Amino acid sequence: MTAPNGEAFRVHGVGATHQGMVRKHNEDNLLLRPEAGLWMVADGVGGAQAGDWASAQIVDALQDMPVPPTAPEVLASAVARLEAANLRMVSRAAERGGGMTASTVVLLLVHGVHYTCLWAGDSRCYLLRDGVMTQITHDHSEVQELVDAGALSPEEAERYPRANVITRALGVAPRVQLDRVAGRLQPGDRFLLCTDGLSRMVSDAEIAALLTESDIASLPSSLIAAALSAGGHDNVTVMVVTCEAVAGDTITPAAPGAPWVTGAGDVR
Ligand SMILES: [Mn+2]
Repeated sequence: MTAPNGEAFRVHGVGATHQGMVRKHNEDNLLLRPEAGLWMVADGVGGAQAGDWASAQIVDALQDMPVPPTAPEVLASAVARLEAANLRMVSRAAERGGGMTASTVVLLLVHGVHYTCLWAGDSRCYLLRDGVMTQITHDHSEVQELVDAGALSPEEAERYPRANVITRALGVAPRVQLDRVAGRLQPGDRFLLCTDGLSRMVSDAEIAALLTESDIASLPSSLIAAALSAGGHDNVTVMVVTCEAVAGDTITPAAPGAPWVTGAGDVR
């Protein structure tokens, strides 16, 4: 990934999915397209032949997406393809005579030194930066809405019986609203995309401790193992995307807003 001004990062993703200890089918899906700067996790809803079909529509929509040259065009193209997948799900649900054929989505796009995260539903993106893990998405779920409204404390939310009820997804209505968060990458950033099969089974503190481990290749299996040992009540999908300075270069952000220093002291 090289920005027009020469700043460069190596962005690398690893992911894995597991059906868990209880469910008979895996309705989660994932897509890694490093050459396109695109990483995606989706959690299908609707049972066998519906939920897995729905989340696979999102993979299909994004896996052959041409990559336009500018970040706004990449974003517009991804949104258009997610909207098309949404319509296919809505049509299929109507053909089936009702019932749910839906999916969450959380999509990370990287272009140059910038990232954008799009989502609908309760699949999450966390960012580990400078040793601190932050959830950068905000769940579209009944329990989160109650917390936001002050009707539930975070402690009560952990015991809330309808924690699986989501308030937004692809496949529910002809128009889908995607939320978005964007920012600038820093060397050492680690993003975690995951379905609720991880985040509802494993505490944020435990996820953060695992995410801090240095061995990136083993992170998906470590995170999934934590969800399974906590009961594995749901399908679990995890993807870790890391951002490193390109070997040989040192990229040091100076004061905020100042030019970055790269390579052998060159200011670009
Ligand atoms: Mn799930």
